[in-house]
Amino acid sequence: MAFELPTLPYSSNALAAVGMCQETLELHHGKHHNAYVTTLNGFVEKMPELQGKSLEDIVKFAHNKPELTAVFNNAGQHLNHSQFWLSMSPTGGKMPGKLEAKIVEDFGSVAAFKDAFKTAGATQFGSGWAWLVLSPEGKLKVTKTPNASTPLVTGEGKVLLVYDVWEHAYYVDFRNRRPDYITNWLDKIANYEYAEAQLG
Ligand code: MN3
Repeated sequence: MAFELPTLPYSSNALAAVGMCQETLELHHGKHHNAYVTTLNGFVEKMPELQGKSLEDIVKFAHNKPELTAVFNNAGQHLNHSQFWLSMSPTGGKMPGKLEAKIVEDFGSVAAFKDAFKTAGATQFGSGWAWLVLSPEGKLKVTKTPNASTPLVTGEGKVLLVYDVWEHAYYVDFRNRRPDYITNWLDKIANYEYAEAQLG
């Protein structure tokens, strides 16, 4: 069965008031993400070894196989963007109690967590992603990955929240000011309720 572009969990203009305009979301979801899905489906159609596998299994299967780099990139980008849309909300930025308590336990304070999460994205050279994960040891951790990579293959933990630092994620709204995009994202867009729900 072919992979499908997931519907956004909000309208394409829902984040405009919090710093991510309709043009950004329409290009990012409707063009960039859609192209990854279409390209991935093309590979699956041609390659029997990919058929019948889940998206996660394709990402893991293609990881570190030089001949499957394009498969990894498109499958990883489909997975990462699917998690990114869920990591945002028109009423984002609100920190629910259970997550806040865990953040204070593992980072010392919400401010220290935001500093660390911002630094992860700001220091990712070139394109990539910044992640909040629950490590295999049960600790919250922030990390970053280049291009299409994901904690699913680095083994750093379960994804709770992610933001995109590819230029297409912020150039319409913030031009070259990636740190401003990140600060705004953490304070106004990040769906901490979703992150808390992923804690289990
Ligand atoms: Mn993107």
